[in-house]
Amino acid sequence: MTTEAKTSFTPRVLSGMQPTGNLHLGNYLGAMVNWVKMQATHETLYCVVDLHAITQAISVWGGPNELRRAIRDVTAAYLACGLDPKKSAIFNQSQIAEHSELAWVFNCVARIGWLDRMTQFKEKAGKDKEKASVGLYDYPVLMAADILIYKATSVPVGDDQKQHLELTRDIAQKFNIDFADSIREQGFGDAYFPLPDPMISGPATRVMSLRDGTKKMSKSDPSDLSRINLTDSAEDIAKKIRKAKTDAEGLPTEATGLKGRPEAENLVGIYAALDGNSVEGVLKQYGGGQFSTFKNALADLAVAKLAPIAGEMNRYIADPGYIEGVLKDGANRARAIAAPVMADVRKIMGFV
Ligand code: AQP
Repeated sequence: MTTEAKTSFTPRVLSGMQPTGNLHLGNYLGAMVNWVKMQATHETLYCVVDLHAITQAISVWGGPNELRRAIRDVTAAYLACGLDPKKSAIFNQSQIAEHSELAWVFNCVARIGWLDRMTQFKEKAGKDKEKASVGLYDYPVLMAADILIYKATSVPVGDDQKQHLELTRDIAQKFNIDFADSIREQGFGDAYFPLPDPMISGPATRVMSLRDGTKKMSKSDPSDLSRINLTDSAEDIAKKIRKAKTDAEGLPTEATGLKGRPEAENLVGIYAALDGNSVEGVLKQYGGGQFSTFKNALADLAVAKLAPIAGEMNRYIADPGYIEGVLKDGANRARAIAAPVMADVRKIMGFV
């Protein structure tokens, strides 16, 4: 039996994106599409995770002026993609000091062995891990605090975040067990934190690079042709899809025919996700045909779905006062949840 079994928690959604570089199709299909949908059914909080942005070298995140610009741009992207500040609390993480305070408590709950297993740290630190920041190593603990400071029960993310979500559940579980007596004595029931569910769904939970179907589409790939940015023009979107790597064969009629063909599988998955269709549905329509015909259809679909987002983003970027108002209002709403949770944690821990 888990510690969660006897305590019920208010359903609540939290997720975030880093303000580093431009958001891309992977961020959009892997996470954003679900974020927008969940506004209709859940209490939703979406943050711009600026404290995570500074975990890499300054040359990567670009320094203070670039960070200020990127926080506003990502907020503009959130709004342009359909996040509604009346429905969701939209805010930047550094406004709520409780994220960092809870992260410190969780640093003392999480075990080094758990963090040593995190594959994203290994990928991002590369061979020279002695030169990586302590913050990059500790990133998943801050992410656990981002989620649990709101006692969030669901976290819509792309597939690459699955391991970090498992760590978040381990931290919540260990906190609930280590402090079980105090949690009960303080009148919080059998468990203080929920074990949040990762929501990884849809046909494009891991969008791959357009230049290499075995690599994740990512902001930090040096080749701009590897990704479709949400700021790309219609011409650039169409060009990148036409130039996307494919193999010599045509499109199969069954999904099993995509096995071992990562580039083809990626493009069909992207089409399905953009069209709200399944992979099987797309192959029913285009299977057996030439790849060039399918690429043209994908380019048209991607332009129709994505090009308006860039236009909307520019409209929001031109109004920094509005963006700042959204972030301020979102932070007030977020703080109203986070501050009492942190006060409870201080009591549970014995801080006087
Ligand atoms: N390629 C992807 N496919 C599906 N989902 C993805 N996500 C990211 N890349 C893909 C999801 O987008 C959300 C926000 O991600 P993030 O901004 O926190 O940063 P990230 O995962 O580090 O994004 P990048 O582009 O991969 O950045 P770099 O290049 O710095 O490593 C998350 O829900 C993530 O799962």
